[in-house]
Amino acid sequence: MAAPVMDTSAIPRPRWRVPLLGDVIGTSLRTPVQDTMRQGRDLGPIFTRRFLDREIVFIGGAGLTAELADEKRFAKHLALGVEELRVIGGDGLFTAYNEEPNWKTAHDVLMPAFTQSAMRAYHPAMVDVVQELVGKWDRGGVVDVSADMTNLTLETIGRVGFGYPFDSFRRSEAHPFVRAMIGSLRHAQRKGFQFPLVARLFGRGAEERYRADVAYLAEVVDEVIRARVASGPSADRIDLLDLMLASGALDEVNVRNQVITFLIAGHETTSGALSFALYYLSRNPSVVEKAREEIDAVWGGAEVPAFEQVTKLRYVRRILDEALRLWPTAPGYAREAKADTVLGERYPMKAGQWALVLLPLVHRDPSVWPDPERFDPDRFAPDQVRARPGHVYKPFGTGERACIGRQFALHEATLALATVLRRYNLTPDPGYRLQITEMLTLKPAGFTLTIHRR
Ligand code: MNH
Repeated sequence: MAAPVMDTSAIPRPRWRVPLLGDVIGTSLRTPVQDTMRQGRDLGPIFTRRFLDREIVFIGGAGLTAELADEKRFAKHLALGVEELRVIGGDGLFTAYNEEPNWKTAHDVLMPAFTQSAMRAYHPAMVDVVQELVGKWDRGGVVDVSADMTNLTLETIGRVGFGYPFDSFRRSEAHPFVRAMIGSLRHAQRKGFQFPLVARLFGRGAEERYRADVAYLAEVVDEVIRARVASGPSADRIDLLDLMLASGALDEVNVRNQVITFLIAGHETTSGALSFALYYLSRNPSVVEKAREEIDAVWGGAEVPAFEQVTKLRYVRRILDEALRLWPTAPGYAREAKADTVLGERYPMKAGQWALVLLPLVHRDPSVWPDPERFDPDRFAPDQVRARPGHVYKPFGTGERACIGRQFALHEATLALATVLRRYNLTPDPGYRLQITEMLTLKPAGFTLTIHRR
């Protein structure tokens, strides 16, 4: 472990700490986020959990989260599973260390790809991919929501970012890229949370599969780059790959790391956000009705919406905001002290020491979110947003290392959600209770809907 954990003597911890092992009762490597939520719920805004000789400090309160957002005192830290992702993403944007020069270089090269005018240019291709989802869903029947949202978002980042189609909707099973990605994310999560000793015992099989998955991901990336080099820059518009290849500022290895980073970061979390939104919509008919009124008013008779029409769907956007409040699909991020400081006027942190912001708890802090378990998109109406303190809603992270793809994700997801709501009635399986799988990110498990054309 790189940086030592902060002084935890004054920080609450779970009651049933087992000698030597630590806070392992009622926990699983499959569900570290949900286990920590359960353990932390009654411990207050800051608490620790110990695993063998390793202690992690969690932040679950809005006030401390706002304090950690102070960029003068704190910065991103690569912790646990995210640090494990260096094996996959290297010095790509998501996994770069703050002090690696390639972070700033790549950030500056790629920023133009995430402006409002870039989104306008991506819009037609995003519409095309949503129309492929529609082509599938028009057949009706029972659909696996998380799987089809993954098809949608992988296809979108592949084509829009890199001009590379994955043919997601022409396959009966997920693209092998998705399988390799899920395998490697799950492995990274386990390695990040488990005891180093167990990691060795887990044995060679798991490690070898991991290596094979990572090698396959790299193979896909090389194919994506090769296809572009062969075809030359895309004719009609500039995409992420053109920007990187044309800049000359990034070395070959770094470009590969960025491509893999964007293929993963650019679809996995958006897919989960759409799936959670559809889950809550299927349980809240009055929200569906209100959204349809807005969609009809904004789109009128248009078959597919124009760019501006999507930006006017304020209520549909709030549905996504609220889904990401309850289940932020990137459920946490770590912050380290830039110099010796005291957190919350009580907890000393030395330079380099860090804490993990656990967003599903922060987003349920009752001092900021009344009746926190209730799904209510109106929490994101402008007057309610203004009435809240700043830095308490952080699904896209914070500061200069916050998500570069936020506008991309929100445009894509708003467009897709509105298209689906306008076109289909969504009937849930009455027996389904929300279950969540964790692979560093969160998504609903086993969630199906029965689809009917309206
Ligand atoms: Mn995204 C960073 C959440 C969609 C590309 N993203 C982050 C962080 C969070 C996050 C949180 C900060 C992590 C940290 O501090 O350690 N991202 C999301 C969510 C969605 C999302 C919840 C969708 C919903 N992200 C996207 C999309 C793309 C993308 C879409 C690309 C097209 N995200 C990134 C990249 C970074 C990032 C790249 C790293 C940025 C940086 O450090 O410079």
